[in-house]
Amino acid sequence: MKTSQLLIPTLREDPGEAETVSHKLMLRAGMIRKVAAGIYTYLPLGLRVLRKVEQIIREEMNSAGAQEVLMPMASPAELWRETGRWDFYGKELLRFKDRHERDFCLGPTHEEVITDLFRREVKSYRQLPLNFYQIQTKFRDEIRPRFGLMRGREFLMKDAYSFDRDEAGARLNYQKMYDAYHRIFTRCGLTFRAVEADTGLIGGTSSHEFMVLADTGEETIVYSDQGTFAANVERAEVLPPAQTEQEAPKPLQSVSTPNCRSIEEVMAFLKVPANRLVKTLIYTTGKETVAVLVRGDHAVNEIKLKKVLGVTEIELAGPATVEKVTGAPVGFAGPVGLKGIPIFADHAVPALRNVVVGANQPDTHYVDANWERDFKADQVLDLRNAQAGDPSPRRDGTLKTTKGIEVGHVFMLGTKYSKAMNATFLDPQGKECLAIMGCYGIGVSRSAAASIEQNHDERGIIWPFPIAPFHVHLIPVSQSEKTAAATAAIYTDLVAGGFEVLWDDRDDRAGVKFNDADLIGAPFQVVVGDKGLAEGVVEVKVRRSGVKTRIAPAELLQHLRATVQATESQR
Ligand code: 9G3
Repeated sequence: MKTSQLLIPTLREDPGEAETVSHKLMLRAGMIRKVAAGIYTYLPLGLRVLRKVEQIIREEMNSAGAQEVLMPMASPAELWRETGRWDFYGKELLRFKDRHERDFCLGPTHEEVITDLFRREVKSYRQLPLNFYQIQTKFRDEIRPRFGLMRGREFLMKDAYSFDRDEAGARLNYQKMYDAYHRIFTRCGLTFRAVEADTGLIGGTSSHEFMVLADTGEETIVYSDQGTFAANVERAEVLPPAQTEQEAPKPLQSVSTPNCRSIEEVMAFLKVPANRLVKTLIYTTGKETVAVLVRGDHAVNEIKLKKVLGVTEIELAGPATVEKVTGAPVGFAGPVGLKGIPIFADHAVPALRNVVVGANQPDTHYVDANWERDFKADQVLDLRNAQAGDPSPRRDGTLKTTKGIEVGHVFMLGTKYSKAMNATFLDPQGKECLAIMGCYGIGVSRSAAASIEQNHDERGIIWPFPIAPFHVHLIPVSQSEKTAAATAAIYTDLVAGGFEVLWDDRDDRAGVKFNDADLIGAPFQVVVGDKGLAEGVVEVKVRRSGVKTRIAPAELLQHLRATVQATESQR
């Protein structure tokens, strides 16, 4: 393909709106353009990358025994009412009415639609197991769409749904998808890790996320330094402390702490480390107000808290509520004498001795407060985030943390949807049984963005070969007949040899072409010019290493093939 035949509007400057590397580079390389917040057009280069990722997914899904379907983007409200999700989801579900005033939404996911298909069309255990997948545009009306394709409102997802007659079958399907995801992300050239994940609001029994490891990732992963344990911090279990502190309890004292509201301010003023403090956080669920106690250097895990309280929404209480329940302004809440609301303590708290807590009076804290003697909780549970240095919950070493981008998620759903929608089949005895379901998602557009987060330098994108928009960027740098003829011959030769070649046929300076080639990130650049041709060579540059090799045009195809083989087999 010649660049003159493609719209590739590269940008020299960083676009101001972009916060992350992948967003910046996709805009700068002319791959995407914004249409509205979180909504993008894929230009030819961007679309080529998406199609490559899709193709890898299709091959692996098909070979894992899944069958491709395509469900509609518009979903009728009736199906969503059956599972209760029409009312459960708020504004994130984009709703509209048709001309007959009937309610619809733009599909944010397709559990309801596929379960409806199943219950209408599948009758017998003989038709099971089944696994359906589609690659389709989803819409989720995020409050804050950002990072380009990473958190768009409209995005491309591969979603799959399996139906089995029993748990063992469902587990097998889950494992097949898990294995297929490993192959897919490996083939895409991504460095990733599968981690245990929270099943979240969707319900179900077990789940794993596939995380692309990148410092810019929004997710925190904890993993054991010696064993195999790895989990999203949202989900990672924390063991209770091995032992209680041995210090003898000292008498409780009230101390003046003027304007010391934050943990840092109290630490500085009283000259104590964070782990000598107990934080008292006041949360509201809309219906109920509760106090949560965690050690000063620990963070409340709101997902664990939501589960304990059996709610889907929770937030820190505002100043008015805090004053009402504690009698003090924000920053001075504490468990001593706190009455009228349930108190939940993380299980690290009872093991502490002689701690600092808020005194429920303005500008006052208690020091040397002690569990049971001075304060208690209604429940003691695992309520905090795991953090680096904690023992692994599998007792296989110490936890470390890293950042990741979620590109895939596999769930065991059980019968949550089949029960709600009465999706049954007849077993060999003629009995009606609920189908056991699993669902499996891959963020297709997000995977492309995640690849850039992992594969770039200060000059631009460095595509892994299997998902590059083009394999070779062919760059003539002289305007002569001789160079034009040699370039055309190389183009024909490489294309015939199976390479996808982007031929920069613009009448531009070499420097401009080199900059664009580095920005666009094809794995190989081939530079053709009069000077080299006079010596019988062209120059091949490997984008990733920057290594340049002079090679005779007749040997170019073989050289590229060998280099691809060598680099691909390293992975
Ligand atoms: C909604 C809205 C947002 C949502 C959902 C529903 C996330 C929702 C979870 C999933 C789970 C799986 C199929 C492929 C694998 C993942 N955000 N989820 O269900 F109505 Cl507005 O989508 N779906």
